[in-house]
Amino acid sequence: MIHGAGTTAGDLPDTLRVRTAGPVAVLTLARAAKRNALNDSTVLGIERFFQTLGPAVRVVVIDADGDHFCAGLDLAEMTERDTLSGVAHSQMWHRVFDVVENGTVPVIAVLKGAVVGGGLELASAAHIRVAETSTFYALPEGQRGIFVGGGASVRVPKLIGVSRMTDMMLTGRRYGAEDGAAVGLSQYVVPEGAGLETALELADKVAGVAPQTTFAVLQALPRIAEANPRDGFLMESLMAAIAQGTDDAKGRMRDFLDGRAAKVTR
Ligand code: 1HE
Repeated sequence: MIHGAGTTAGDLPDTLRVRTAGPVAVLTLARAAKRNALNDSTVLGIERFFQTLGPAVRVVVIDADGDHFCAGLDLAEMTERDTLSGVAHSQMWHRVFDVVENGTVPVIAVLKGAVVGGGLELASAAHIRVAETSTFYALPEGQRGIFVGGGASVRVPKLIGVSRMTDMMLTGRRYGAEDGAAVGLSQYVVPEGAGLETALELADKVAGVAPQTTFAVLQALPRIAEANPRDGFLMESLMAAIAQGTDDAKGRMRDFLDGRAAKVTR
């Protein structure tokens, strides 16, 4: 059950579960018997969850039941689609994962076991990934005679580059937790079973970030990083001025100058 947010458990399919702890909502993929494979109702449930988050929620953590984060697209639902309905299905995933990535709150994914195919597409729409040591990443689409359709060709190269994704698709290469972190698939590697606790600790920190800074990081930073430098520098200046002009920022800077705010520590 979700508290302080708009979504109720009744709005969600039974393959998803939600609980809140203060400003943090935890969305759990709850289909362990099928390794959390994403059927359409689960994907649409993820969209509904994000679209109806209440204002009290400042951070979302996505975790999963069982030993695997997500086995990707539910292959049982991959019936013969004609070309246009195949495009529409892929675009539905794009729409949903866009809401995850470009919504109002930072998203932290807790990874373990299989993070494959559409599972990696969901994980790469999150802003921070915490991988338990059992995590492995793969794009088995290459071996199934299909292509990624849930945004991987846009998001995964941003994390690891086109050449590594090409290798994953063509050779079936898998990355483990440690080598995955080394190439950029996760920012953290933690011991088995420690993923959620770590994510909640990170979420506490994220929830304490000023709204104008969160907005800048989620909305401005990705655009600036993709802009030509000339436009990027201007966008950065505008965003910096907007953020520093807020009463919140002025208060935080005054707190530091008056010795009330934490110093940066080694
Ligand atoms: C599934 C799926 C699935 C498991 N769709 N049912 N994804 C893949 O190609 C990955 C396919 N899955 C696997 O390689 C393995 O299942 C795992 C490595 C993830 C886990 O292995 P394991 O030994 O723990 O489980 P299992 O015995 O293989 O699977 C348990 C059950 O989950 C079994 O069903 P059951 O009724 O026989 O018990 C499996 O059939 C079921 N299951 N994965 C449906 N993916 C928008 S485009 C995105 C394109 C893609 O994501 S393609 C990649 C699809």
